[in-house]
Amino acid sequence: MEIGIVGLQYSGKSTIFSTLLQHKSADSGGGKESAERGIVKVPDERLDKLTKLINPKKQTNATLEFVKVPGLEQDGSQGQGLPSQFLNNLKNVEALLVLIRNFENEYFPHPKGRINPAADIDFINSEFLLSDLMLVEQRIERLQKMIPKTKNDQDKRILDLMLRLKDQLEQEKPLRDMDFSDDERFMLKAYQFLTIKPLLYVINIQEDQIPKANFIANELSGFVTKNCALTVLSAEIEKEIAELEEQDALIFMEDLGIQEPAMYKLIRKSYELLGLISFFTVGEKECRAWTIRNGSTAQKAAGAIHTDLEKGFIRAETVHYDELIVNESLAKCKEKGLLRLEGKEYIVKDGDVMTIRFNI
Ligand SMILES: Nc1nc2c(ncn2[C@@H]2O[C@H](COP(=O)(O)OP(=O)(O)OP(=O)(O)O)[C@@H](O)[C@H]2O)c(=O)[nH]1
Ligand SMILES: [Mg+2]
Repeated sequence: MEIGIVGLQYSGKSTIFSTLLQHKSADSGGGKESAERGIVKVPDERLDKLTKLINPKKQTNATLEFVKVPGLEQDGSQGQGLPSQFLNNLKNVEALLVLIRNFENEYFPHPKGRINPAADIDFINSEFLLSDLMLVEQRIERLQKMIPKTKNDQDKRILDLMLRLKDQLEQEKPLRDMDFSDDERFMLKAYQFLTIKPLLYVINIQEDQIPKANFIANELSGFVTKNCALTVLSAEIEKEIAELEEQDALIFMEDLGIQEPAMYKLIRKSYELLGLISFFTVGEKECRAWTIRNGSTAQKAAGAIHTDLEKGFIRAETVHYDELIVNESLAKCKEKGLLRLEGKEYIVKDGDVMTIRFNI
């Protein structure tokens, strides 16, 4: 499950990426380097509290993978389509994190020579729309040539779908706005459309604008359409927080009037945008968060831990985090009859604490 970080030159991609990975410093330049990826821990207060309560040897958070993808040029593709290397790097990406610059820095001037977040969002969106439109048009042309010869029904269905996509894109609307049947979703898997991917706008503001973060988010809220989210932060500040020792970081954040690094919110929003939720396993050895898709059954969820648990699934002893925290132990929950025995088809909820019983 990968999230692609994209943005114009000097928008803060490297700063954000290295902060995500808790590197001690960002590479501030050389923007044309190839894609870089890294695995990031998903902060989860609930898991922290479970660890405090149960005191296991180890805590393991859920993770997300980010990939920094350079190559979104300020001049635009000028009708030529986005570079194939850029598109290739985004092939396995399931969501886009679009970095939008809203800070002044005379040494690293904005490539368009002005600071205008809304205009940058429009520019990037129209690049993506155009890229998708070109792909759809190529596909339609090929299908229209092929179908009279092959008379293949599946090809006809794909053509109908492509024509629908084309109509949407010509209205300058992203594909993520559309509703698709399961069948159509399956067909779409073969294509690498950009505007179908969930998208998180990250507005990178100047340090002294932090008190205005909500105001800035509000001003841009019109861009938050279906399967989109927006968050405001200062990459510079986030980098500083990540570099400080924990105590100093807390004092620094208190001065700024924030409870937690904005980066945490960014990671959590990415997680949500991908339609992911966590369930927990707890024990003396380890308290752990596991990632599943929202709507997964208990049996499928067991597979996140190990395929044996999915294959040999018998039941899941389940209690929600909220109840466990109040009752302080699984034993107490059981005593009170709060530990539910859920079967294969149970739909797991975010924050469920589960013990999988299996037999293989
Ligand atoms: N003042 C200020 N400067 C920032 C902020 N975020 C990034 N910068 C600076 O802007 C410059 C460019 O940031 P990078 O993170 O290298 O941007 P990039 O998008 O990776 O740039 P390229 O890879 O060259 O396209 C660096 O000098 C950063 O320190 C911010 O929030 N405030
Ligand atoms: Mg960079």
